[in-house]
Amino acid sequence: MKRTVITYGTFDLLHTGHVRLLERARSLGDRLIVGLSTDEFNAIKGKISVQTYADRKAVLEAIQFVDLVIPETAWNQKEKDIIQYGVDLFVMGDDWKGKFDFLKDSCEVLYLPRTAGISTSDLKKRIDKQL
Ligand code: C2G
Repeated sequence: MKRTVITYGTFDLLHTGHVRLLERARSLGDRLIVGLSTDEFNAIKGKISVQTYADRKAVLEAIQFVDLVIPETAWNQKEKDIIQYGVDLFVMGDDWKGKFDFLKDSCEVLYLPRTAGISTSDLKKRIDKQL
């Protein structure tokens, strides 16, 4: 039976921190699903992306570690997704440590160390400086 891993995020201006998380998550199973925050859900999260959902999705789908991208539209869709896609493992960076432990009733939950020194907001600042 294929071991399915899922993770969620905005993945704006995809960078090495995102890619390393996706790579590690994929290495823990046979397929990786990414719940990609829609522009509307980003507004709920208080985030504004540089790239639209369609562009962020296209970039993620080009990543060899990503097998399927689904929309993330609400905080409370994870349990349904886990059942619908037969998810075995839920992975997030450890800035979320503990926040999704309630999912342990549905699947394994793992928080991976974030990659230091890189973030979308940091990239935005660097770009602004060069303008
Ligand atoms: N990440 C990382 N290292 C970084 C930056 C991000 O490991 N330097 C990880 C985050 O921990 C997260 C994933 O990359 O697991 C995606 O990061 P974001 O796009 O910032 O996702 P976020 O806004 O935290 O949304 O329901 C969950 C939310 O949708 C998560």
